[in-house]
Amino acid sequence: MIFQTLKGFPKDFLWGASTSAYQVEGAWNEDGKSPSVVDMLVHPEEAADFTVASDHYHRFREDVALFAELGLKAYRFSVAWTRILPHGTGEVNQAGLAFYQQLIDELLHHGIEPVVTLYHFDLPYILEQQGGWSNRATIDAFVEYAGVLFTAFGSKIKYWLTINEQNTLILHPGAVGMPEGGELPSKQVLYQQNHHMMVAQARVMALCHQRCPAGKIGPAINTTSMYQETCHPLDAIAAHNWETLRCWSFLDVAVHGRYNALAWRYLEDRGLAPVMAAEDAALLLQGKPDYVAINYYSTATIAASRGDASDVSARAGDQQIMLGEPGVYRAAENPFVDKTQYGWVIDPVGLRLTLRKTCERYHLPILITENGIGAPDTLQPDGTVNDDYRIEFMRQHVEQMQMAINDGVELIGYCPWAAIDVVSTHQGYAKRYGFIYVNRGEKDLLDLRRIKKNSFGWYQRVIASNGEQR
Ligand code: BGP
Repeated sequence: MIFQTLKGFPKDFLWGASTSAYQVEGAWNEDGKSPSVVDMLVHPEEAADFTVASDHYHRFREDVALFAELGLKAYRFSVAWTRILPHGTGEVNQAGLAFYQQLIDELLHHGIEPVVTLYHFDLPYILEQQGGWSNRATIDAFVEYAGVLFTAFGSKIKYWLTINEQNTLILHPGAVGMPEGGELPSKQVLYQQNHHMMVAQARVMALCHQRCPAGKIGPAINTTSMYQETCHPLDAIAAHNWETLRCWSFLDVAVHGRYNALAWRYLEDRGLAPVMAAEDAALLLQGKPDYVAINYYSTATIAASRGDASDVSARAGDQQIMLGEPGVYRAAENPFVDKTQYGWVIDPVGLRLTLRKTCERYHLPILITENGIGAPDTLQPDGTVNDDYRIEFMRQHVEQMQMAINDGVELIGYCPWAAIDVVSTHQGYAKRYGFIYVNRGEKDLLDLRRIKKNSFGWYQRVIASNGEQR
């Protein structure tokens, strides 16, 4: 659609950036922290050491000072459950609370709005040993943990996020590490876990509204749009199948408090429907998000299923690479888009489309909590890091965000991945995303020095001009 006018970014737009606890903090066993699943699962050989990560735990003041220099209006980070409740439930670790208290105060001191994710992939290992999300008791544990954070930080935090990328946890369970022996849970087990997370999320959203009347809370799902390979009607059905199962089915429960009809039929038909306790339908309806957060990296292209094993792509899949599923969809190529070095489709216009669809479906404000390009950035002998490809990637996405705002979408902020280099979920430290380079290798920690990349100066200008200079 072509418009005669182009609206600017709202004046209180949250120009931000993101990280997660296990990918940035390090200090994996310090000050009373217990291991999380990430610390105990098996990782591919190339996955860098999560025990030190970017050493943010010890350098957070220096990092926040850099975020302030960047001009961030918001910083999205996650709290490590294992720092707060080392046993998963019960005794509260005051040193863990103190760390986040200091981080939050440091951010507020610099005028940066903290956006807090309660849980970003790092379930306490002690709960995993008791069945993890397969065990209904984990619902109560999550509510207890969230309650501790709401009480401790409720007066200071305006934006909360429940669970990061529940769809990645269910659809790519190996992304955060493999169990010893390499066997992942069955789909049936995973969808039962999914249901428990849905109930836990709904209860936590309701609790947040009770305890933190000024706070806002929402889910953060990895969302995208699926294109159909051709105008064949069956390609259209396949694209709709997968977009529903991969994205909307997760957000629909979070926002509407009930399962998506197509997704439920899929589960029922394949014997994957979760067991629901008598009270669950009512509990799901209790949770009402104030906004929807989306992590957007790329789009995918989909063709009709052939109905057999040939639907499943031989290429290794991760959270952005579609694999195919017999009877549901087949992954296809899009000749109109580029890809990153890691095979992720680059599609800024797809962001505009996904924002429109999310707005139309839920009628809620939207916060982008992740978007970015992973690349093996290199430190030059003259001490610079030239990541002009990142500038180009973000410039195009910011442009499409403005167009989405112009389309009528209520977009409240942009928190790209990542504020600073962090360890990738499963592809090591060489796959970097930050505006700030951290001087370490996969295993060699070097001096962990912070260096501003070219994109730092670019984003600084974007923020200072409220998106006009890009
Ligand atoms: C998202 C996760 C993040 C982050 C990002 C980039 O799915 O929420 O934690 O890691 O993807 O992914 P990767 O690190 O696999 O490149």
